[in-house]
Amino acid sequence: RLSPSITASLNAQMTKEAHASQIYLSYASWAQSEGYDGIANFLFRHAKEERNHMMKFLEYILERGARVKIDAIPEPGPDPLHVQDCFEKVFQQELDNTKGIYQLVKQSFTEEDWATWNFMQWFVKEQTEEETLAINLLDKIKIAGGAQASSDALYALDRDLEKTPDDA
Ligand code: OFO
Repeated sequence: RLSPSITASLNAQMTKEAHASQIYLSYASWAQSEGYDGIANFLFRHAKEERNHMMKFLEYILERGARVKIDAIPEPGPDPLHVQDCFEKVFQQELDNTKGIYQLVKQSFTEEDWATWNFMQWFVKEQTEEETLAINLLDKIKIAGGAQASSDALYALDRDLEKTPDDA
């Protein structure tokens, strides 16, 4: 059985993943409106991934016989100012989510809830991959000139993100 405190934290993290999905949706819509179709495509796909993460938490809570609590999702916040700002925000968002994941790992360890600890390991790996991806994209943008990146460089990045990376 999940303890009430672990249940509360899993529900909170489930809402965080839903929030992440909304953030990606809002940035994707921004990118599309700005004409960056490839970046938008990448962000729309990522929004789906975050929604899948939300569902993983939901299913795990139910599987363990605890109650799911569907909460309000905070607003995604303002649109990015430019492409570099967009990926800086993406990176911050991932760092913030990683904190929530680590908190749950720590809590499950302290409570000796090994099933939850084991469940969380998938997310630890996923967050590492997502942070690395965000850093790599930011590096590419910085090399291309950052906030002053040329339209050619942004066009190339946009084309790159049309198909990569594959869904996870
Ligand atoms: Fe849910 O993986 Fe990113 O935040």
